[in-house]
Amino acid sequence: MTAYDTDNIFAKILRGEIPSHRVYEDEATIAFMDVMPQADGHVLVVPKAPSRNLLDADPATLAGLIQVVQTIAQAAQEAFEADGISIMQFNEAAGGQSVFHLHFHVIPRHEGRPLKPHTGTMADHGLLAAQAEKLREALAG
Ligand code: DGP
Repeated sequence: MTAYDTDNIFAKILRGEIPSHRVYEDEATIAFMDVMPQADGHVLVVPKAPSRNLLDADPATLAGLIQVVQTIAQAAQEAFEADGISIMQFNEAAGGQSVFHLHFHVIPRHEGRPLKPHTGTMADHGLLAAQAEKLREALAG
């Protein structure tokens, strides 16, 4: 497998070199809004530990990460009054991956509302900021 590239976009977000609309952080994980959302409230859950994707990740990292995915999914369901939540995760270019640092997509879904294309158009930053705030409020309980 190709080596992990420390200059990928999510590594830069983790180092604070480029901005993101963060909704959650703990010692091992961050979550922030996807800038090309497939639906309102589309969040990315990202481990701080470096790996390209699921295939080379430390199982201990995965065990903690999936618990954060559940927490974010529950908050997203509440914040966006979602009928369902899609969890997506892609591995390597052939598997649909475009940023090569492990991440899970958490996407609120509503009956009869199809997803927008993957890596489609950039969202308005004011809208993303407002959605991040809704999620932080739901996470605060
Ligand atoms: P994928 O690697 O295919 O699972 O998708 C990567 C996702 O990352 C895609 O939905 C768009 C999003 N994305 C790409 N660049 C940035 C960025 O600079 N900031 C944020 N927040 N999201 C990004």
